[in-house]
Amino acid sequence: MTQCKTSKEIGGMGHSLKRKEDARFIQGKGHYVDDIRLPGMLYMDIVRSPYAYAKIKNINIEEAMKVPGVITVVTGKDLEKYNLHWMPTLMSDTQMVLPTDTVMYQAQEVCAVIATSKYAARDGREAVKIEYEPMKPVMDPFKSLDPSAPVLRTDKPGKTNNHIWHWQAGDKNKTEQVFASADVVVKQQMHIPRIHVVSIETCGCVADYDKVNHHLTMYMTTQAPHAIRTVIALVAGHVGLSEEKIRVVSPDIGGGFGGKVPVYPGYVIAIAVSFLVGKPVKWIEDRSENLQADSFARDYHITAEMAGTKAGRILATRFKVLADHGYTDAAANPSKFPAGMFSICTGSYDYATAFAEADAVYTNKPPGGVAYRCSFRVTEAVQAIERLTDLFAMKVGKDPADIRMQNFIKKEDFPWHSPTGWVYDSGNYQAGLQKAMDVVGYAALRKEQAEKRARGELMGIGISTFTEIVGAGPSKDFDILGIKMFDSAEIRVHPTGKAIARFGTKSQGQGHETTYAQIIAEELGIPAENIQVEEGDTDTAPYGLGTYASRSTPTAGAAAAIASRKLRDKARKIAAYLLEVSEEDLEWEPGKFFVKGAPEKAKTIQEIVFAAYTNHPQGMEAGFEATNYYDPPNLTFPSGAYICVVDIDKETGAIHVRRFVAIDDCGNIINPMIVQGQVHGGLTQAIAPAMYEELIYDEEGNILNGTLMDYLVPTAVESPKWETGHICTPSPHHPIGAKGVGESPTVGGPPAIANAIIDALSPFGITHIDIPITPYKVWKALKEHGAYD
Ligand code: MCN
Ligand code: CUM
Repeated sequence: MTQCKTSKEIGGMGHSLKRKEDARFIQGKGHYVDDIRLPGMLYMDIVRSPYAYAKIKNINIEEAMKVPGVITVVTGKDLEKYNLHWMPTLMSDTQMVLPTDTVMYQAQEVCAVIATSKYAARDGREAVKIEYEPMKPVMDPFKSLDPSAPVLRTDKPGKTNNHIWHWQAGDKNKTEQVFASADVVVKQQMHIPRIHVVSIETCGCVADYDKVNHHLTMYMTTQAPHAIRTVIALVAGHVGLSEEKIRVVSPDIGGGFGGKVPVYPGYVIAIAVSFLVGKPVKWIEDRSENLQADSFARDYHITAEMAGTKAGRILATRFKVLADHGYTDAAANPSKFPAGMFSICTGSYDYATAFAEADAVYTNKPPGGVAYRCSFRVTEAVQAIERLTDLFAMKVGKDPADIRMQNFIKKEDFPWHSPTGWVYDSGNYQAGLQKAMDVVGYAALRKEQAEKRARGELMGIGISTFTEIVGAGPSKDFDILGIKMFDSAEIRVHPTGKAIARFGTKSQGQGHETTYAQIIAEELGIPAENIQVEEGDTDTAPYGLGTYASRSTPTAGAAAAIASRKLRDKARKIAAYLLEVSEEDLEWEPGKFFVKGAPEKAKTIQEIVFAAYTNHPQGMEAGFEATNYYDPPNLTFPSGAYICVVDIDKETGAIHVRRFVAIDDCGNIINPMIVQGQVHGGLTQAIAPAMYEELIYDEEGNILNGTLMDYLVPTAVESPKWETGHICTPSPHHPIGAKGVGESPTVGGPPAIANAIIDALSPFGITHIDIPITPYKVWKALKEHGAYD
């Protein structure tokens, strides 16, 4: 755990400061997009397609226009006049804003009703009559590549199939050789199903175009305000919206979890309407629209294989992925990594050979791909490797903990070069797993399990020892739409020693207002409570790529430290001037410089800052401000050892999670309480895909669980007591030794739960069940394996 070097009053690194932002959140004073009300504001509602694949024969708006309050109905043909009916996705694919002839997935936007109230807009929506000619949709990604499948993207000239991209990493030939000569090979086909973030706040915006000044203010739910501003400028530049005239404001966000990274058609339509009508336009999705149409997560079909020796040494792994991207690839991965960071799939183990490949295809489902706390597809990678490791342990007849201990990368082997090309910065996997085993009481649990098995009771213990990869990223490899993935901090200290700091990232609940202040407090000794943190307004914040993939601490957090250090250098100069000594004679302790050997001769940071405005040395620039754009030299590689204990009712298949121990290593910790909160929330979002959540479609393309009546989200009732702890291997390249943590629990959690359930069922010869593992699936597997004979 991080040692506190600062006093509680200063509140630097390692203090569990209460979250500053919670004062307004718990008193109902948060300021969300839907709280914005502008004079003359109009409301927009969207008519959506009931069909997954259909030609639009006719849109009749006559009745809708008669609804009192309805101003206009906007169709794809209307947008086409301004060439605004298509937009780029963040993966350089293209997406309809509104269709001109064909709809490609159920709940796709077809036209928009604009009215003077949201109720009139909704009534107008109900009155629009659309004639469709339905076609047979492509719902199965495996069938999408059949030569007989219809080509879905006829908008792309020359496209003759539904293939989007192929990606690969590692050494194919060498991997084949190792597999061909290995004693033991395990292979498993798995599906990591399509799921949805279900943030409490849905998506929405208020687009406010000022005709007189040709200025657009876009209040919106986005995790990446600056990138969105640039995208708007690129898309709408031809109608006179240039980037200096666009201000994107992302106010408080009620949960993002990745679902607020993509650009949705609703945003673009609202801008277009505001531009045409000259009035502010508000669009707020309802719960079902959010669940049915917004960016999904996962939907990877993986064939995973592991080769090794009978003695339990892992020698190689091979992964083949089919990625279902729906109608368009609207994931938000870095450009060079269309399958995200999936190549972290070699895990925490020290073998030299691996090959991973992925092919992405179009189907008639909503677009997307990386939402839901995934670190760019690390969730999928970790599910594959950690399930595979258990299958291998089963096959060679070893305990899953022993197999892991035997194959871990050792702490002295860092920096470790993975077979798919990553350089892991630091870790101590043995220590993490040992600590988790000690906390959970592993040996005693195995003994209890043996006794229960003898009585025919089902108890399982599951382990997941994962390596994360976060902090995108070094600009030589990482960009989105060509924009390099650095991030930024700007610190401005006022004469009285209080500061405002602004960042290119954007908190959605992670607590940045507190933790960024703590980093600056650590570096400058200004109390965290005197540092106001601001994010989300592109007119004031320095350019940055936003908050996702647990990148804020690795990038903007580093920028905060570096900008602070620039200020400390300046402070040293001013202190030397004030104390009439040379800079070398000064020593720093958080909050003041003092003369070596004469601690009574000191200047506090507040006195120094005041002097920067009132009495600074000749030739020095006045003021006390610094900015840093931080380009990380490498990603950070957090890790964790999670152990889950389940009891299963044999007759009904009901699963009870009895214990869950999570030992995380995110390097030096800024705020232990916030990290614990991140882990608690993330673990709850880990039992979700492991046991409950999945978006299901029928063959006609209808979503079968498009409301929260049918789509199961775990609540406090389903959540076990999370037992959390830490080990700490600081990142050697990060200025404060911190690694990201926001997605570790969702990455490491599901396989621990899945492994525990399979462990419980293994006496019946059950080796795998795809997540979500529901009671019905358990009961069915038990039945198929003769448990009820
Ligand atoms: N932290 C810390 N010490 C560390 C690492 C992190 O104290 N060594 C703190 C940070 O200062 C920050 C929080 O933990 O307050 C998360 O930091 P980090 O891991 O850098 O992740 P980000 O801030 O970039 O958050 C993104 C991550 C992602 S990608 C998703 S998805 C997700 C998540 O965070 N969405 C969330 N956690 C969420 N939590 C809430 N409440 N709401 C969301 O939408
Ligand atoms: Cu993959 S969800 Mo988060 O990276 O915003």
